[in-house]
Amino acid sequence: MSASATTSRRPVFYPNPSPSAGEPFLRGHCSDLGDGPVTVTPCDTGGDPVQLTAADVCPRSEAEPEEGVADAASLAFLNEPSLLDNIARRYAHDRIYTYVGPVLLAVNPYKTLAELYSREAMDAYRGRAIGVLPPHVFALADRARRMILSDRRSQSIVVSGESGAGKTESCRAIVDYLAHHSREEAEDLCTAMLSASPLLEAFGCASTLRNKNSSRFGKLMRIWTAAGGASFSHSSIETYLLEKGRVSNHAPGERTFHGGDAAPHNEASPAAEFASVVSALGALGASRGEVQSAAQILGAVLLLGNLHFADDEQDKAKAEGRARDGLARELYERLFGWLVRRINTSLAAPSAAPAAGSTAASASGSVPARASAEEGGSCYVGGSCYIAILDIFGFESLGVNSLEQLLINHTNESLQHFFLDRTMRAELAMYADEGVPANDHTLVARFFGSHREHASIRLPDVILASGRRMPARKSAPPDGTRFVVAHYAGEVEYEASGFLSKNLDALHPELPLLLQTARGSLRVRGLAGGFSKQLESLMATLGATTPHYAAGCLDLPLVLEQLRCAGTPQLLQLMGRGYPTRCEFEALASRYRPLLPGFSPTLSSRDFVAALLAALRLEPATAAKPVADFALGVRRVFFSAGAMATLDELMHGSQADVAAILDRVRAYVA
Ligand code: AD9
Ligand code: MG
Repeated sequence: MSASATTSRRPVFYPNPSPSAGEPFLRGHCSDLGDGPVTVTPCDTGGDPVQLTAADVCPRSEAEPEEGVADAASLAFLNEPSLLDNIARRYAHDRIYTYVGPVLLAVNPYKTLAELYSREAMDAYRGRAIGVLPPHVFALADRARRMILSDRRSQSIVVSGESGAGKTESCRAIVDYLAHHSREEAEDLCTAMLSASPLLEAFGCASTLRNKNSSRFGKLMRIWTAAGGASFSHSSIETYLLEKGRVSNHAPGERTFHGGDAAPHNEASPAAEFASVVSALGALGASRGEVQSAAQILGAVLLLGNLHFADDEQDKAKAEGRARDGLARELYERLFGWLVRRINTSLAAPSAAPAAGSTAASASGSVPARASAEEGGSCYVGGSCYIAILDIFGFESLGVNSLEQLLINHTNESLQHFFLDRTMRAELAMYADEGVPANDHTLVARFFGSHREHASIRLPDVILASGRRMPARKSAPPDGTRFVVAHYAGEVEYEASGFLSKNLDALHPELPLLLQTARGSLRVRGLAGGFSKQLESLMATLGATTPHYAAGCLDLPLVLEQLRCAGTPQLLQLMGRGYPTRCEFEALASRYRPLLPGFSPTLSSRDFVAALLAALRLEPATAAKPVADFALGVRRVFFSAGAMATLDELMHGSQADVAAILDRVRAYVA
């Protein structure tokens, strides 16, 4: 690539030497961006120039609009600081959503944005293609809705991000949206779907240090179309890995599940919260007897927590705290399991749900047969397919990380892998769609060649008691119980002691008998083993769908960390191997036409852009050289990493530069 309009003051971002004090990156200018050391003059602080290495600084555009751009893929530079800067610009205007190519990023506003989720907004997004209206989780939901109805193929919406990022809220908005638009044909389904979320949250969420309403389980909700596929008919919910250990133990400053917690988790009184849970159960068709049983079991769990057995002289009445906690955990898990089955009964046949107060058809409920029969299967025209919405427990790195964190993070890791894999394929498909002459072996090799299967899951070091790190492969001391896993979102150190007992979660030998007489059969299986199976089946389910992604982020000082936990840097890297920056011809033409006043206004936007890029001596992709500076698509132009910056420099070039380029554009067109 050669740029004629170079400037001596190149705008850059560089790492803030004290990032905890504010933004992780600062703005500056440097003279050149070669391989050697660079001198950066700060613009914001007005301080002395700083010496940095080229790897530390990232090019920055000064042409981006003040309010940011809706799709970060149209930024001149798609690097971490530019992405962050764009998010901050948008956030300042209460625009919490931004696209990064195929992904929707959401910044947690931590305040109610009622208009954003109003009925009017829900109606506005119906039937509108992505990009027509501002980025929104409704746009993603509607694309899935339109695609399932038109293509008759299963869709999935995968929401990822760190704990507290806003995944559950995003999923709720998606379910609200889909329920709203199925109200006409399926009023009962709509009611059942809206009742399910608060119930599951009451029993499966707890207040943690990161989030007052933290999901301590994963959930996959599927909304099924009727055979023939013209409308939604029923839905189903699967849950994963309820963190039942929380019934008896939790970190200081955290709480047990709302459902087993005597203290309220929001402003409502405990009585009001209880009443709303009871009414939601009623709306799902639970009988009075069922609600009473559930309340009794909850009472038992609470009482167990208070039980203390005296240690008498003959040692007869001594109760082991293990036995007691194990019973409480098991009871709670079974209660949760019952709730999920109960919800599924209503979701499976919403119109058949008995009215509140009457006897339920099935006290234990059952997972809809259709859901399990078609699990993991793909869809075919005329068959029934679904939109799956995945709300998983977010990536966690706590002070002490145990088996639960390993399983939670492993799930997120698997999702990230799935996501990158699908994104690569989607990118290639989009190039093909736009007629970019790049969908050949060279580009495929660029994408897949440097993408290693599960490379991020490894045990790099064992940390010795002395604090010294040792490679995991070399002999670790037999008493070493800590290990580090380099996850995509960062390294996490795990404490392995207690893994085994947690995995077995052994019950007192007599408890199974006791529970068996009370409630059906009992299966004790390894936590990790059972979980691996669940994860496998989840991946198979997602694999059978067309995925749509949303990633949550948090308040500004944490946004970068959140972006990393949502796996955004990998997305940028991946997109960077192809043509990460893309811009519609119209947008580029309207931005640069004013720079060349009076120049051939009849030229189409596409031709204008082609002429401009040629005049800037950017190299177009051809069949012979599929990876070049840019490629012209049908609607938009695709730039390789950094190539759009040459255009950007045009904005800051001297009069003489612009005049020279204008001459070249004329010559090119002639
Ligand atoms: V965890 O992995 O389950 O611990 P989540 O699910 O990512 O986590 P959650 O959706 O529970 O986070 O969001 C945390 C809190 O942020 C919510 O309780 C809300 O108070 C707040 N939040 C999140 N998203 C929004 C939003 N779009 N509008 C307003 C929001 N508030
Ligand atoms: Mg959640």
